[in-house]
Amino acid sequence: MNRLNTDPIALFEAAHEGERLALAKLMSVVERGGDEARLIGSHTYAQVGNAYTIGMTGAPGSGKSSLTSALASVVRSEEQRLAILAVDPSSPFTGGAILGDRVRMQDHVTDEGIYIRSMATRGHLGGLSLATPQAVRVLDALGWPWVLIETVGVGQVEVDIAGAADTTIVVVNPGWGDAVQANKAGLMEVADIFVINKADRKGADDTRRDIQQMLELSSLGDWEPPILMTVATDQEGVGALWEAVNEHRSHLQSSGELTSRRSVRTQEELLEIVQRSLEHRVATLMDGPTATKLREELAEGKIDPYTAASRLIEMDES
Ligand SMILES: Nc1nc2c(ncn2[C@@H]2O[C@H](COP(=O)(O)OP(=O)(O)O)[C@@H](O)[C@H]2O)c(=O)[nH]1
Ligand SMILES: [Mg+2]
Repeated sequence: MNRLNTDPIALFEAAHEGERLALAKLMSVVERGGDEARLIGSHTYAQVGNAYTIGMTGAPGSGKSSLTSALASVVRSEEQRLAILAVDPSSPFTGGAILGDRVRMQDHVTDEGIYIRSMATRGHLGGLSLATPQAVRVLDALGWPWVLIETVGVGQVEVDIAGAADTTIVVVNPGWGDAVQANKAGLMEVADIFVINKADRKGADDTRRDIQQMLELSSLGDWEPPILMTVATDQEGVGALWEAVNEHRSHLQSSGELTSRRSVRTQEELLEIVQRSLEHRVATLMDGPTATKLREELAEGKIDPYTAASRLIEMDES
């Protein structure tokens, strides 16, 4: 086990043999980022491309975890395997919300065909928007055929993470204004499938109408996002949701859009990695002794800001 504490590739191999503890450690390495995570990234890259990713997003309390758990039951009834990443960008550690999720997921915790992991920031350079695709690739390389990413749809980063899946499910609830809120949060644009969960409450038809109206105003491609009703806590409508996911998958595959979407995503990831690396370099430079010295010279009027900047940029303290 010692070897597993130090060597990320050994961790990967052990996880590949089905060791859950090794997988947990591997995911922690990815979450932390840095050289070890990069090593795992380059080691696994040639083995990815088989996993299909599902994003699940919506307001807190809309029922994402309940739906995820209900979907997991459907997936298991088809004897397929599913990995679940519960992404929580708001907390640096896993907080109380995830505890509730754990209760909702407890049917699945002893199931070898289900993997559940909550992810928090932990200081990965670039945060979860970079850690999540790395984590997905690791699960992909380990042979998980389905990876579901649950994230709260309340901020740009969160919406982007869920939107970066192959199929994105947007969860809303019945009630006046819920769909409007979702629209404001930018969720309409990333939705491939809408789910009105808690359809046991009144107002579900109004919400459906709201979504339909918003869809009519937006420019749709050749996939019209279906609007489904579910009661996650009763497993109601969840089979139909799984069918919709599979239909969307077939659509993406037959239209060639799956390949192009994934390609756009890696291009965006590349851009973000470069941006974050440069930001990091800027921060390091501005913290260094040369910057301190140049700031003094600047204050004393011995140097102009442009000359000071070029001197900093030309040196390498990182
Ligand atoms: N009445 C009703 N309650 C639900 C339904 N789905 C989830 N809930 C409840 O809504 C609360 C929040 O659910 P949760 O899955 O944690 O939401 P999340 O924050 O979006 O992950 C929990 O108390 C669930 O039991 C549903 O379809 N109907
Ligand atoms: Mg949740």
